[in-house]
Amino acid sequence: MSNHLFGHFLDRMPSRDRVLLHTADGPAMTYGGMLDLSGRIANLLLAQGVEPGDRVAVQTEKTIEALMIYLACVRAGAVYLPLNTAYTDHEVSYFLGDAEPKLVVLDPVRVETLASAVYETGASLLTLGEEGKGSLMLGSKEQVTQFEDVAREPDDLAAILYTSGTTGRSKGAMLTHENLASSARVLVDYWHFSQDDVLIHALPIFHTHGLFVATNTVLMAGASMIFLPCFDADEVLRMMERGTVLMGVPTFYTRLLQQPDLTRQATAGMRLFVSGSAPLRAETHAAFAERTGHAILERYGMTETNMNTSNPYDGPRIAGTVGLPLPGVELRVVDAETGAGLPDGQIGMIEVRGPNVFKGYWRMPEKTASEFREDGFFITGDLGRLDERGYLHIVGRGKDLVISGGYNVYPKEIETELDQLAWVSESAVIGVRHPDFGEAVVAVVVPSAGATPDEAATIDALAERLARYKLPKRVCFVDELPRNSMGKVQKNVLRERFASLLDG
Ligand code: MCA
Ligand code: AMP
Repeated sequence: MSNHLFGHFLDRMPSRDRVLLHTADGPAMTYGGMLDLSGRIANLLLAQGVEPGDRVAVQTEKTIEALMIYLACVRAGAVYLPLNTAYTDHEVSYFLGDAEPKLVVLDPVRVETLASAVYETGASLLTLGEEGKGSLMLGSKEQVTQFEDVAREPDDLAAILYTSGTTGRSKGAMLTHENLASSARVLVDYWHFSQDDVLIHALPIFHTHGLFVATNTVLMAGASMIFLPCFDADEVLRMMERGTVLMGVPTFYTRLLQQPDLTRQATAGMRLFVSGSAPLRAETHAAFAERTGHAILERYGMTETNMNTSNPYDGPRIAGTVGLPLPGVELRVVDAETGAGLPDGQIGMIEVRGPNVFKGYWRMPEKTASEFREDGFFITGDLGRLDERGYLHIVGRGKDLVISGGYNVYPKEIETELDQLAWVSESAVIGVRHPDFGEAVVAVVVPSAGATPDEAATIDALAERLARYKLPKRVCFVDELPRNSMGKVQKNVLRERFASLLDG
């Protein structure tokens, strides 16, 4: 038996001397180098007592070494658990307590405040900082490069990615080797990836988009990538001279459009621009096509399901739609209450089934059961309709969720924190149109009796506990929240009232 996911990569791997990773300055790591370093780190994991199925939690900056930890985990049969670098100590402590990792890798700057939370879970701790500083790389230098990949079945776990929930408590989505392998296999084909491709990689590597959609597709194709630490429109535009594909969230494209140098000539060597994680406005699609001659290819996915649909590579890429179900993915639109199928054109709940769909939420069997239908379809929480060509239009969300610059923020989580503040009587958190992030978080707060409303103090208080991208861009104080006859807060009324608050 082989290691299911890594075996796929090995089967398609070009020669050892082919470059896998470039930085902005030039070639940085070959496929052989990747095998050697991920082999050393995999040996170190074993030396640290990591056994197949053990979780390895990682919160570090985006570096080549950090990416190698992911591959080392796959090879060692461990379950990789990446954490957004923006998460506060409070948030990280929850994930560690819930996932009970065997090993935690942290940026050295986080050790002072997080070490006790790590040791409380009984995990060991390694560090990885800038330029490979820290105990992870010191330890891996003492290991050999040879590593016999641990056998893993298609159904074994490869990763757990936390996603927040409408109840406010984050859930760990369990992704198997085959979930990741099947999705990458399909995307290589569907998006025509080859060994000649050079992906401009400017996404973070702690979420599905940057980690799996981008990296696994490159590895599955034997292609290469220019690995940038973060998105910088200037730098990404410069890299288009050397790249062939860009994957990004809509904010990447609105920011690129602000670059006067974004022209047909500047993008002439590029063959594909992919957008996902949040809705791409039809105006952005049109403006990009006008300036560059490229039709951005929009696709739709979720942490729980990897990629579900995509506009075609060869056929029409229709703005405002997320395209057709990917090969192997079954998709239907149903009545959200009854689960009964709806005719094309009608709006309903989007449900999916296929090898891409996750195994369930970590240690939450009831939650898992409630999000699947009896016939195995996963209830996405997204509302949509299929048109006469079979293209899916996402028209809204059945879940209370804000997507800001491609990051998901669940209002419930922010409201829970707000409601604990002494000067807050009650709160409602909504998403409001934002010129840069598409949508951004706004809090509407009823102050406690006698309290003096203070916007800055409210945001500062939340900042101690919540990642900065989740913080409300504005806090609006009101006398009361609008409610319907059942007493439920009417967020649609608030969304309308504050619709232009962030237009700038
Ligand atoms: C940064 N800030 C944000 C966001 N990003 N606020 C709201 N929403 C955001 N997305 C805040 C920072 O906290 C900071 O505030 C200020 O904005 C500037 O921060 P900076 O770091 O300079 O921002 P940036 O580097 O320009 O980042 C913007 C970004 C980034 C490039 C759009 O957010 C990004 O890389 N987003 C991609 C997210 C992603 O990968 N999503 C995929 C999820 P302050 O000054 O107060 O600190 S996977 C997924 O959704 C599914 C599976 C799918 O379909 O792909
Ligand atoms: P996440 O929990 O980060 O995996 O986010 C998944 C959610 O992002 C989906 O359920 C959708 O609501 C949203 N999403 C992803 N891609 C798109 C897209 N192309 N258009 C609209 N929404 C999207």
